[in-house]
This record gives sequence, structure tokens and C-alpha cells, in this order.
Amino acid sequence: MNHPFIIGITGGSASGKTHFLDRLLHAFDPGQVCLISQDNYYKPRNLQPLDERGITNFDTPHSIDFEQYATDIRALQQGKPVQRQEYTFNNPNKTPRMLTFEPAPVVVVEGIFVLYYPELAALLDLKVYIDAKDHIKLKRRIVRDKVERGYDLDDVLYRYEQHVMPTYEKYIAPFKHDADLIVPNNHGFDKALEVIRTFLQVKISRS
Ligand code: UZR
Ligand code: MG
Repeated sequence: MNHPFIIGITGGSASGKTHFLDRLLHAFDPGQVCLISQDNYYKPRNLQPLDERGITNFDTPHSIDFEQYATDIRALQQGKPVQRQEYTFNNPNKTPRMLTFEPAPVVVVEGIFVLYYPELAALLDLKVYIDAKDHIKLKRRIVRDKVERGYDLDDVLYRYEQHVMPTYEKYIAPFKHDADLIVPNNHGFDKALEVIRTFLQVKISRS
């Protein structure tokens, strides 16, 4: 097999990265595309930095074990499978599964910091930035954090203002300029999705 084509997907929290990838991956067979998400590389909770109020801040580049993340992406690049325990966010009742990432012609690397870490960015053959307005991201984040991550409204608003936005401005938005493609996602992304899907199909057919 040739080296896989590695596509990076980034953008602010709740910009629609996961949703974009759900839709994209739907169009492929499981053996054609491997998704390896930064979410599974959060360090354990007791190693997460605390803010000045003693609240865990999951939004700093120190929150992620990016050395291991880069090592695992390199393994996939060389055609080797990777195992990693699932990260279950704020759900103590959920038993983490052991995930296996199998090498595939296309590898998708997704997360808020994938352009920030130079070692990681250097592995990407195509860099895509999903862009949404701040109030739209906040609205999505309120809904998602309640349903999927178990935070109440006060908590979401506090984190958004104190952690998420400062991180966005410092470690995410500046890297928009390093992206190859910027996909606006305020009202949907159907056409951009189709462009990227078609492109990846060509890559797969030539692999
Ligand atoms: P996306 N995050 C959690 O909510 N809980 C955790 O245990 C670990 C991370 C959040 C993190 C960040 N911040 O903004 C977001 N907080 O996950 C990134 N608070 O994920 O790109 O899917 O929004
Ligand atoms: Mg996500």
C-alpha cells in the first residue's frame, strides 16, 4: 500500500468538525478511511491544568498528549494499526472501550489543536479549517454539553468565556491562515463536503 493520504480537520469548539466527519465518513467503507480524533488523547483528569478558580481547564494545549497522538498518526502512516482507550469526557458511568485504528488509504486527523502542534501539522497532506461564527458555536456548545457531556448552563457559559474563547483566539484562529481550505459552517456545508468527498474518492481510487 502507498502511504495514506492524511487530512487534518480543525476549527473552534462546536464549529461542526465531528458533524462534518460523520457526514463525510458515511460516504466511504470503513476500510477506506480511518478517523483518529484528538478527543481520545486528552490526558487523565488529574493531569489537566486548573484555572485560577481551581476549575479544570481542558482547553490548553497541555491538556492533550500530543506526543502520543503524533506517534500514533506516524504508525498509521507506516501502515501499522493503533490501539487507544476511548476518552469518555464527563461521563463517569461510561466504561471506556478499547479502540483500534486500522491503517487505510485516507487517515483523518481531527481536533482543535491539530494545526497548533508543529509535529502534527507537518504530518498533514491537506489542512481543512471549519469556520463558524462565535454565537453559533456557543449555541451548539450549550446544546451539546448538556446532552453529551453532562454540563449545566452556568458551567458551559463559564467555560466558554474563561477557557474556550481565550484558547480559540490564541491557539486555534491564528492557524486558520495555515489551512489549505476553509469551510464556512454557519448554515451548512453541503457543497464543501461534496468537494472534499470527491477529492478523497480520487485519492482512494489511486491508492
Ligand atoms: P470539540 N472537553 C470537555 O468538555 N470535557 C473533557 O473532559 C475534555 C474536553 C471539551 C474541551 C474543549 N473543553 O473545548 C472541547 N472544555 O472538549 C473540544 N471545557 O472538543 O472540538 O468537539 O468541541
Ligand atoms: Mg468534536
